[in-house]
Amino acid sequence: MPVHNADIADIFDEIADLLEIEDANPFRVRAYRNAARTLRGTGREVRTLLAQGEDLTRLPGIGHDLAAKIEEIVETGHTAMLDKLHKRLPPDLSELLKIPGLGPKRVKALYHELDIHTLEQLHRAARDGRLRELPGFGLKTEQRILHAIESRVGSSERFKLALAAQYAEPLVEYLRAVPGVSRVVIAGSYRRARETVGDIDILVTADSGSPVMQRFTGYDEVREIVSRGPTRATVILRCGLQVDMRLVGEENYGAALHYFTGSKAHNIAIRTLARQRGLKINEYGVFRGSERVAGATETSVFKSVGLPCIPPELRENRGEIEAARKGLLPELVKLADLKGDLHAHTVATDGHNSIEQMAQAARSRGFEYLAITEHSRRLTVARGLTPERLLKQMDEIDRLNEELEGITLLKGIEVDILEDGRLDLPDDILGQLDLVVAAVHSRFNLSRRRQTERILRAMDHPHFTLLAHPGGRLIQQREPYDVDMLRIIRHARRRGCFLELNAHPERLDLLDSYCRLARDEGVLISINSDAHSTMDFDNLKYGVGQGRRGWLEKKDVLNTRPLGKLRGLLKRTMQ
Ligand code: DGT
Ligand code: CA
Ligand code: CA
Repeated sequence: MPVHNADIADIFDEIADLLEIEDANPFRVRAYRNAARTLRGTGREVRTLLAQGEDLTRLPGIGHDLAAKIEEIVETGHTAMLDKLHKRLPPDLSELLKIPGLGPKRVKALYHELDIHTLEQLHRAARDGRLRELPGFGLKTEQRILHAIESRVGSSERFKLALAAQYAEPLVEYLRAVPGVSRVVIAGSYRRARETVGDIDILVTADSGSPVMQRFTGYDEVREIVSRGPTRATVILRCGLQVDMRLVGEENYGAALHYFTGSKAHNIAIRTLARQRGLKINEYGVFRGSERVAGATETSVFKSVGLPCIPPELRENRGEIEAARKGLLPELVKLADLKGDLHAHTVATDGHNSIEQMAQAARSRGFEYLAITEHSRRLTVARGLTPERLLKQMDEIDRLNEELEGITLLKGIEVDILEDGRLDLPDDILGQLDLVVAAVHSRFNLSRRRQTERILRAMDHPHFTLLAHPGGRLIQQREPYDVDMLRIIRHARRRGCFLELNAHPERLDLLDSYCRLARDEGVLISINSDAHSTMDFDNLKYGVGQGRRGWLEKKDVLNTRPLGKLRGLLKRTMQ
């Protein structure tokens, strides 16, 4: 059975949790957590990297010890380290960790203070009201735990888009190679580039004798066949991801693709339009009475209701049909429009490659420029730069810019926005940089008013260029902090500064709706990788997908500008 990055990441997270419960050295715990994050954020499967003879220690946060564990897991499916932990600790602790609201800290308290190590014990203690007295629990937490145990909802978990891609893309390749198959395409929320997907919807066209249905249900990653018929099947992969596959006729292909791409709200609105024209639309085609008038292509379906083809990312019934009718559909930004990247890290802080390696990787993607933006001193976990270290890096960048051909390095920083809105480095240093990317990395729980003021104050700083990951959320892990984004966007316009759409698969931050707001308010967005290694530039495609969902055009995106134009824009228009 092939082992995926996510499987290894789960094992590392469990090790980190159990080590934390054991009171192990926090650095050790963090090493496993960082490695899990790296694995989840890496576009390529480590088992493929290993098969190609690549050195895993090139990945951020992976030293020799962790690389050896990864190899062990890829080969055997498990690691002696976790097996040992399972022997040392009660076996059910890992089950407790799966209850929403119970992290390692709380499980540790349950275990050490109340000697609770099974779900059953936890349930009884919660019912008896014994949890609320534990430090860090309280009545609310107790009730939440009780509720979680009693409902034990079979977690209808959604998959982050980039993670779903790790499973969906090899499956598509596999199906394409089946005899008689002509088209294989992923529809549904995946095609609309939603940040998470509930399941994967695959459409296939094939010759009548093709064994594609059997091959689909026989795929070696399939854990369970939920249903299976002559033209459709649903399976669950080992990772828990559900896949719906439908075999459609070539003449129905466009109608099926439109139907299964959705969204449901968009489909309903299109069907209403059709009805007004005396037409009926379903997944087989467009009909007038019993006569089929369209359906082989998506374009023919839209044309039948008098519309141009609407890009999938817009199909949420958020005004796209109206815009299409008026001929006002946006010409959405494409990956190839990006001319550079304005947010990247190197070995100097928590990145994993040298400046030169990052520059070469950016150049090989056809980029004209790359900004090096390390963390600032306040972020000690990432070895943030002091003024002295930053000055040294600036010299190195000057030297590299003399040497390197075909790419220009920009001098930047990802400076912390302190709690009161000041920036974490002195003005005279910030003033020497080409751009200042600023970010909130602490005190996420300030009130809405204070968090908003904090960011507005930071933007007032004369050297502030770009607000990194403006919402601060981590998908499915950390809620965005509470801010008034409209005020921030309007302030950015007044101050002549910009917002980032961070393309890291766990961030995708700015949200699509705010991208659209920024666009409407005339604030440019920079789609940045936040790369911590040369491979992370791969993630830009997810940023572009999100930007497209936010109706962004090439003109709305800062880093589609060639270097000369960009430099002009980075000079603040209002000082
Ligand atoms: P997901 O999987 O939750 O991330 O979201 P989708 O949009 O992929 O939804 P899914 O997989 O349930 O269905 C795929 C598409 O099929 C959906 O976007 C639109 C279409 N569809 C499904 N059920 C209905 C329905 O009851 N009415 C209409 N008009 N379309 C539907
Ligand atoms: Ca779906
Ligand atoms: Ca589905």
